[in-house]
Amino acid sequence: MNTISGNNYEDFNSLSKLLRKRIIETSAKAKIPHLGSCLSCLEILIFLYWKELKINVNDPEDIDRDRFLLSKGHAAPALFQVLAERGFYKKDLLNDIGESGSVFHEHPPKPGFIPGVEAATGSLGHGMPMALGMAMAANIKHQQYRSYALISDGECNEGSIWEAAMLAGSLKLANLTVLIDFNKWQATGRSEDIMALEPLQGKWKSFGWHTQEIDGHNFTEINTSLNNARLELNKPSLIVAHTIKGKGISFMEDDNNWHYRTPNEKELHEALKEL
Ligand SMILES: Cc1ncc(C[n+]2csc(CCOP(=O)(O)OP(=O)(O)O)c2C)c(N)n1
Repeated sequence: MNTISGNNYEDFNSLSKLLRKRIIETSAKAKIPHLGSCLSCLEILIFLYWKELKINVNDPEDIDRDRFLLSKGHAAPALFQVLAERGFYKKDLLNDIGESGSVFHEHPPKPGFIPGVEAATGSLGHGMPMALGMAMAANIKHQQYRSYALISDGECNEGSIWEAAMLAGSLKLANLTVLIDFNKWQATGRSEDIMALEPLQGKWKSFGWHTQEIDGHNFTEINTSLNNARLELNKPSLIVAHTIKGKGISFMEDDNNWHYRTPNEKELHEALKEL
């Protein structure tokens, strides 16, 4: 699976199923929440790690690597599975996830302990400003790497996101790409009811960003939008990725109970049958 060549979307689709299965099994076993949040951003993580990011699994701290910040750090269980399958560490290290003594917690992902993790994220509103700092550092040090952040719609309620957005636009940081996992839910309700975000693209555009809107589960659209972002030489790029919380399992899709719930034995069986 590590050797998907070209844009073979059939392989990507079977990889999504495999990783969905592992994420759900782990959530059931270790009682790890945020399942819906993990399933909504899985295609984005897969495309980033298999196609977009310039990374070296044998040298995760290569100074020229692209930086990726999972700003919605509560989806760390999805990132852990992606990093393992991509070859950053052995999959069996994830067997004790969530147990006392394991470096793999529900979140935050621990930098320094988990190869491939740039920062401890999970306090919403902080990962994207860190990605901004890394993009600025690349410019100051004349390095060629790009910086990426994946944020959530609820996270756009945090003031620090907008400070960072304003600064990136003002600095014309073309080496920064931010993707929003726009699944329309946050912890306790619909994002639009809790604090209205629309017009979401318009807000970022007015801060000087190049903006695009895609289906965040469609690999072709993810690919095109990331290519477009790389071709934009004068502005930071925002990709609003429309997604479904709990994507891939019929009884979890768009049901926000799966923000905190974990599957019982029967639900685990049903979910795995669907995959
Ligand atoms: C600063 C901060 N406040 C509160 C939380 C608790 N919390 C965890 S997930 C979440 C919201 C989840 O909604 P969203 O950010 O839209 O992500 P989704 O799970 O829908 O992908 C909250 C409030 C947090 N992690 N950080």
